[in-house]
Formats: sequence, structure tokens, C-alpha cells
Amino acid sequence: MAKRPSAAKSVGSEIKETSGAGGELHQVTADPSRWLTTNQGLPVADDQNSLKAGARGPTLLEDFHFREKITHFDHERIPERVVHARGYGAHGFFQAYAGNEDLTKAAFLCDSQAKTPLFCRFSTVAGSEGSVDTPRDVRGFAVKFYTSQGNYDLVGNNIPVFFIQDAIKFPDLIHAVKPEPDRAFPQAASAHDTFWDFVSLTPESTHMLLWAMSDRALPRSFRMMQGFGVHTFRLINAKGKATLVKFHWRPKLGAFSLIWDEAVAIAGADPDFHRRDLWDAIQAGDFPEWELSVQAFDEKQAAKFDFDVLDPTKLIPEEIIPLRPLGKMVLNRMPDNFFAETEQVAFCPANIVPGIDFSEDPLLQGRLFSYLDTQLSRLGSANFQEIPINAAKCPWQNLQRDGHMRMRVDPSRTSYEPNSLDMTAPREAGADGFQTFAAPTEGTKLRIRPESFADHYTQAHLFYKSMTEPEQRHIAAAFAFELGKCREVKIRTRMLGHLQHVDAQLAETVAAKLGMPGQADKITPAVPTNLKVKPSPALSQYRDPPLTIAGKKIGLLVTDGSDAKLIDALVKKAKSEQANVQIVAPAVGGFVDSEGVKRPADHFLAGAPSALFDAVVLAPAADGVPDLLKLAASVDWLRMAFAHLKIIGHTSDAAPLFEAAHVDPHADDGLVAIKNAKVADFIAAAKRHRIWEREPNVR
Ligand code: HDD
Repeated sequence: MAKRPSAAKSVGSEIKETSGAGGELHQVTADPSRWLTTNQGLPVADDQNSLKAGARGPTLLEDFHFREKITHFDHERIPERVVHARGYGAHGFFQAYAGNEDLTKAAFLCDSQAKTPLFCRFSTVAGSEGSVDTPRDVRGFAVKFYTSQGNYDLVGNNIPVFFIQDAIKFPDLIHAVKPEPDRAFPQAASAHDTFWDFVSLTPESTHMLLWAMSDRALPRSFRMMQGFGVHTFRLINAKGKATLVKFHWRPKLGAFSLIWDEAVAIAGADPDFHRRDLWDAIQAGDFPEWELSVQAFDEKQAAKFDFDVLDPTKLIPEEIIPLRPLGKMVLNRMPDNFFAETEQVAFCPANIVPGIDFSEDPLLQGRLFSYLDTQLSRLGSANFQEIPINAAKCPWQNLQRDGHMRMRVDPSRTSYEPNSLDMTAPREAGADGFQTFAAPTEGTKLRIRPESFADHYTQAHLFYKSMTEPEQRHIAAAFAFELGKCREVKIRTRMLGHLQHVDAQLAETVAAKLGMPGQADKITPAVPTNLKVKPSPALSQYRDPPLTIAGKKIGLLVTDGSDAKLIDALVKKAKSEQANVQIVAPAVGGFVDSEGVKRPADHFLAGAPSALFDAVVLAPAADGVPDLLKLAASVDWLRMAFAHLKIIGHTSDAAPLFEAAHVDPHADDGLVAIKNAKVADFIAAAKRHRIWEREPNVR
């Protein structure tokens, strides 16, 4: 073992400021030339054995090192987030495009030369921290911008509307979707009685339910997910003019989703599918990007819409108010420590900067209270904003003092204002500080919902109507699945009653799938559905998808003797399209290719079902096929790829696998024969992502 320096030199370790587009965090670096110490800096002589009275005697209370180590361990956990507990984040930066000044004076949106550091956390909503990545659920999309004017948090979701209109119902919604309190299941699932009981008694949730039952709730990757600020906000320019806006994040790679069966298979094969995907991409230097846009409109336009822009269960079709790009976000660095950064990051919609302001949306208004409050119990102290991931990166100073775990040492004699003893004490900024937009407001105190929030079905109909046929099929299947898990018949019949107001054909399909035709409750809506509402094609993910395999994974099934030329050609071509090939061999030790070269495998077959890949290629050597046929995993590999509508490349040697899996290698143009290592046709086909026409035959 290497000789370490003397104890005198070994005290403590250095605090180093790390830099990067993600900004600076206090990072303690382990120094291999120094000893292991206690928290007091005392070098530890023996970390293997506790101090005992005799070799076989009891441990002594005197063992301060043992006590310190165990005490710290005993307190390593903090309460998980009450919602969005399972999440994964990354550092990055935001860069504005030029020319946003007419909308806002926010410095980070106006300076197109500046790269504003940020931290972004994606999450599922319902599941615990240890649940899987791919349940059917809404995804959180929260961004903390460390701007020169203070931290700005845009705390959104991957769905542009919400279940409820008023924050006072949030605890009820979450209690309904979380595991039922007497039995503590189901985990990370909305498919149970209490959720559907609540939402079926809350008609305002109908529009969001359509989104939650759509493929949006099964994202393929965080990198391929849209984000939305949901509420209407205000942008304020230097002249004090306010513009109403809705925020949108659009991924450069395009928005893609999983298929339900695939998501279920992935949950078993790789519960960390989305985390791993983000980690792998960023570590490989393949930095995901999103464009931030707004739909900008004024009060006059808002007054003409047939819905209220303060109602968070409504969206504004892009065909009415198009998206205006403001800038881009790039994620380029993973946290060094998950707990210190991703777990301790505390978002809050009330973290705002000059140039941005709230609206009177009653859901947003409630959120402005809840987030700060929840951090107090989650992070345990009013000083949580001093934790490096939460601390502003611009200077900050005020007269707040003391409290549990105060890190900052304020040297002044006074901590009040006005004072005449310390002329250097912080003073108000007046016109240079944040000034709330003077929105006119008046009225009587009332506990009431505005009449303008009363139409609960028209936009649900609009959404369904705007979907392609496969998307509509998936929505119907998801409703049938979820309601099928409800034991209470009255919940199913009530929900079927709501669906009749969304779309007659949808209601009929779901009722048929449940084996409950004609059993819908009669529900009289406050406002009848406007069936003539114009569809919004922009809401569909599949109407006009980008033809690309950028950011995607191709699974390549090989055996000993597989064609080296084909493997090299596929890897090269995929790389030129920014895709990644992962080699799946019968054993993880690897395989020997046709030229006798031993190559490593990324996965072993039984551990990597085809559900983990976007497209697959079966390229076994003829000699390897008999052994492959003995493995159920290889037949399943092909059968599942086919059932998940994937593009499947295959060499002629793979023919017996097709026979065993009962898949016709000429079934459709998603099955591509690869001859003489020519992979271009396969790659071209893989850009289609899935063959939707296959679906009615396989499901
Ligand atoms: Fe919330 C967390 C997004 C409504 C109360 N919310 C949380 C997170 C996201 C959202 C992305 C996770 C942040 C992170 O990664 O740490 N929430 C939304 C959106 C909503 C919404 C888009 C509606 C448009 N939330 C909402 C309401 C309330 C809350 C109406 C309460 C009145 N949300 C919370 C919370 C959480 C939270 C309890 C839990 C952990 C946290 O805040 O930090 O305060």
C-alpha cells in the first residue's frame, strides 16, 4: 500500500470550486495522498474493527469513531418529495435568441451572448423514489435558471394541462392517486379505484385524463419529451408592457413515446431506463437540447377565446397562437452526487425574476405557497436555499438571520432596517428590483369557481379528435386497462358516462373493451361539448413525426461467427446518424466474429429484451442459430420487436428464428432484409420509428 504523508498534513480535504456551464458548486474532492479522517479531521487508524473490551468482548461506548460513523449513517435519509419523488436531473445552460426585448426585460431572456447556468430535473409524479421509470404517469419537467438577477424556476410538466382548476383540491388528487392508505398499493400506478373514483367525481379532470391515457404518459426518453409551463404567465418588457404567455419546451430529437406493453417489459428489464438513457447520452457527449418558446397573446385576444386562459385545464391550440422561440437549453453535465444535487434541489414557482410575472390562475396561486412550505419539512430548515444546488449564483444579501444549519456568517452588527448604525446594510432596490405587475383586480370575497371554467369536455374532445388513429387506439386501450383494474362497477359506469361527452366512438370502444356496453351513467354536463371545435393537428405526436434515428438505440443480435463487415457497417452508419448500436450476444463475455476477432458485447441476451431498443437487427451466424433456438429469450426478442412495431433488420441466416417466432419476414416494410452488409435500407426504414399499420394485426 502506498505510503501516505504524515498526519500533520492530512487534516481535512480541500474545497474546490468546480466550473462548467452548470455553474459552481462546492465540491469536496477526495485526495488519495491523505488519510481517512473522522468528521473532526482526526486520522483514523483502523476502520475495520470497533473498539472492544477484549477480542471477544462487547463494544465500548468510548468508540467515538464507531459512534460518529453509525450516527451519520442512521440519519442519511430525508423525507422524499410528497409528489415527484422519483426524478433525475442534469446541469446545463440556457442561451436566448436575439430579439426578445419586445416581450420581456428578463436579463437571461434578452442577452443572447450569455449562457445562463441551469439545473433541470425530470420526474414521475405518483411513484416513490425507488419506483420504476416507465409507469403510465405525467412527467415533471422542472428547470432552475441561475440568472444574474436571481434564480428563476420554471416548474412544469410534459403535459400542457392539469387535472384540477384550484390548488385546494391538490391534496385530494394526490391522496387519490397514491397507494391506497389501508393496503399501501398499487405503487406508481393510477389504475386503481381511489384515483378513478376521485377523477370521475371531478369532471374538470377529463381533458387531462385524455392526455394521461395517451402515449404522452409513456415517454421514450427524457430527451424526447416536450415540456410545458401549463399556466398562463406574464412577460413584462422594459416599458412595463405585459404580454400573456404559455411556456413550451420542444426537444431537438423530437417527441417519442413507448408502447404500453413495451413500458411494462422495460419496467422489469431496466427499472432505471430513463435515468440510464440520460446518463449514457450526457456521458457520451451527446447533449440533449430543447427550444424554449412561448405562445404570446394579450388580454383582448384572451377575452375572445371560448375558454378562460386562467383555467389550467385548458390549452391554446398552436393553430390559434403559434409558438415563438426564445432560446435553447442544453444539458451537458451530470451531477457529481445524486443526493447533494438532484435530491436536495428545491424548485419553487415563486422564484421569479424581473420581466416575468404570475397570472391569477388559482392553481398557480396555490403553488406559490406550497413549494417553499414543502421544502421546510423535506430539507428540514429555512436555510435550505444555502445548499449549493439551491443557492443563487449572483450575489444575495438580506436581513434574514440564524436558524437551523445556517452556513453563512453575516458579520454586521445590525440585522434590521431602517438602521443608522450600519450604512453598508442592504437597502431596497426600488425601480431596479422586482416589481409586481399592477394587474387590475377587484371584487367580493368568494369561494367560487368562475362560470368561464365550466366547460369540461370540449377540449377533451378537441384533443381526442386531433389524434391519429393509432393514438386514439392507445387512448381507448389505456382507459380500458385502467378502468379494468377498478373493482367498483359504479366507478367504471360513471367514467363511461363522462367519456360519452368526450367522444361517442371512444366511449363505445372503451365500453366494449370492458365488456360493459350500454352501462354508462347518464351525466348532464354544465356546458355541453362543442363537437364542432376545430381539431389541432399540432397536438398529435405521430401525424408528422421527425424522420430520424438521432439519439436512438439499435439492438444488434449476434452469435459467434456473425459477419464482421455487417457489424462495422451498421455501427458506422448509425453513428453518422447520431444513433447508437448495442451488441446483444448470448453471453456477456462477448463473441468471436466471422474474422476470428473476439469482440465485447454490451448485453447478454437474457438480460436485454428487445424492448430496450428502438430498432433491432438479427445477424446471427448460421452455425449459431441452433443454439439460439434453444433460448426462449431469442425467440421472444424477435416476437416482441415485431409486436412493438419496430423496424427489424435481418440476415438470411436468421430465417429459422422467424419461423420459431411465427413472424413473417416479409410481413410489412418494417422488416428489412440485409444482404452483403448493406445497411442503408434498414437505417432508412428505422427512421420511421414504428410501423403503425402493423398494430391492428398484433394487438
Ligand atoms: Fe407541483 C413538486 C409540477 C401542481 C405542490 N410539482 C413538483 C415538481 C414538478 C411539479 C415538476 C417536482 C419538482 C422537482 O423536481 O423537485 N405541480 C407541477 C405542475 C403543476 C403542479 C406542472 C400544475 C400545473 N404542485 C401543484 C399544486 C400543488 C403542488 C397545485 C399544491 C398546491 N409540487 C407540489 C409540492 C412539490 C411539487 C408538494 C413536491 C416536492 C416539491 O414540491 O418540491 O410542493
